[in-house]
Amino acid sequence: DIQLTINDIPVKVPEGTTILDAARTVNIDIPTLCHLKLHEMHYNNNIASCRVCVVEVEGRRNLASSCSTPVTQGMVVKTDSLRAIQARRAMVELLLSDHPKSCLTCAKNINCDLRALAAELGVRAISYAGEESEFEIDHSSSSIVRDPNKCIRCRRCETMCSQVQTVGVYSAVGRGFETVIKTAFNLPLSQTACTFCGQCLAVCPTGALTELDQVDKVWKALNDPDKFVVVQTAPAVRVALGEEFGLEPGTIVTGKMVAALRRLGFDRVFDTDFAADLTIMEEATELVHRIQHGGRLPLLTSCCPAWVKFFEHQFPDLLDIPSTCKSPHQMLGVLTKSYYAKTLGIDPKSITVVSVMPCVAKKYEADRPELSQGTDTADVDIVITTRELARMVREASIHFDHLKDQEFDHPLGESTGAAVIFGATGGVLEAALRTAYEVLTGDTLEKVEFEALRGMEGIKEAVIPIGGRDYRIAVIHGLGNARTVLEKIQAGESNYDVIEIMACPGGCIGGGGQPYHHGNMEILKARAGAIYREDRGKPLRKSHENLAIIGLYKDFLGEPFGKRAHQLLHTSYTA
Ligand code: HC0
Ligand code: SF4
Repeated sequence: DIQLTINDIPVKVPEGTTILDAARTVNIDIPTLCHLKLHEMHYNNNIASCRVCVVEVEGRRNLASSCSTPVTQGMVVKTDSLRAIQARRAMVELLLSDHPKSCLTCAKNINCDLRALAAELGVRAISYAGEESEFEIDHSSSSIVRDPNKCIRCRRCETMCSQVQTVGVYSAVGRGFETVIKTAFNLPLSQTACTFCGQCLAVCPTGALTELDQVDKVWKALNDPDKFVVVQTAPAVRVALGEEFGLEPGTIVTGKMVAALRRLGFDRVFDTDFAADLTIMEEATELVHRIQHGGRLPLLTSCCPAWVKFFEHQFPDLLDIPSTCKSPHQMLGVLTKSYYAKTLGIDPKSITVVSVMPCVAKKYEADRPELSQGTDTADVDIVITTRELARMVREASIHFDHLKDQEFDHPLGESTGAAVIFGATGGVLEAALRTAYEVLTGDTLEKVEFEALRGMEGIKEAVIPIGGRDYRIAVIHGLGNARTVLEKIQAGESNYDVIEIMACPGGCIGGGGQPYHHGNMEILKARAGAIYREDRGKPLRKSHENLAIIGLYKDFLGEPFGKRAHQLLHTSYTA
């Protein structure tokens, strides 16, 4: 162990610890900006470029970056000397000198780490007159807006995209203050291999990366008397939305969310969870079909659009293994415009479907032309994120925490606990197993919780015996982990039957459209805990018990994985 003192406090830490981490063990905070370590995601942005975390080390002439300097025996550190404080302020002033001064209207606004730091350090004026850059803003995709003028070259996005997701869209070009973060050949995002997972946006400290804002489009639809506007909410939204209104992470706000959506003026409030239950019916039948007809295994889940785009780009030779199921929110969209439109006797073209998702890739997904085959309109018209919904609630001056709980509308608002857990990594397969077990054995599954599939491990594996056959399954989150397993499949070294893959670490609860976690992984764990609590509180916890699903097959779809289901609920992939 290494012994040192920090601000006269004796500290003992293992060798290799940085001054920053050593200080944290005795509750001494040193401000940081570029530095970000997300242990569970194997993410470590440690490039020491911003020099905001500098401290004084006795015997050294220059200040040391605490995030990158390891402690040494007998070191004497001062984190709060005037010199260190002034140096930090100067660094932030320099960053602000060429930064656009549009904070009042910036999408990141109160969530900007740079703005927060300037406030924390008491920056009251910018002494350096820097020239502001004039890069073009990249509006090319339907998911992400990239404004390089607001980039502070911390490279958090680059680390996320290359280290965790292994997509490698960004790289730093040039040195020192000349550095710019670019895509290869400076191509617009829509022309790169970007999956729109939005994880870069989740770690961007400023407004350089934000979601494409669709709030005004929703307001417009809500104010159009000729439109029947239907909203649906993803499983992960209900366990995170409350954070936007100051509630503790892990607070379940399903009932308040429904009430808020009604107040906003939506004509029907449906639940993506209904379609998650439906996905289980379709996907489980597809798996059994493949096994019985010698189809190719493993079956890969296909509900995560960033993951779908990843395999289309990176593994075009494996396009026949993902499930052909559309993702649940697309299924709900198409059913609203067919089944439900028919019940109401209204023209599908007069319906606008809005999805509220924890995800920015869902915006891109809704635009995919393959996903409007079933009817002649798009399945889903507008996608907004959890953060955008929170904005609408604020814009309408709704007191969110005073709302009385309300219920989703029937029938596309009915769901079971199996659907709720879709929002956390492992949930889709756990839900599938609850149904597969009962369908294949005819017995009642007493213990519905499959602990082996839960938790934050990047790749989880299990062998589950059902009706005399062993099912080899894997649960993966994070695209880098997906790449590892797909390469094994390509090499013929894997013998899985079914694999769940979600692009975002933690699954949808950690999506790029969720309230910002600012690097606090405890928030993701609290959301996952809430997902499993919501499941436990549901009277029905198996998808095939959902009465509205049973009714849907009986009255409209026919057989699971049958002709009409194929036409409306399944899709195909392109390289
Ligand atoms: Fe998910 Fe979904 S569970 S992708 O993780 O399958 O976004 O929450 O809505 O569609 O249901 C996200 C979350 C969904 C879909 C569902 C799936
Ligand atoms: Fe990389 Fe995902 Fe960001 Fe695209 S959205 S640049 S894939 S981290």
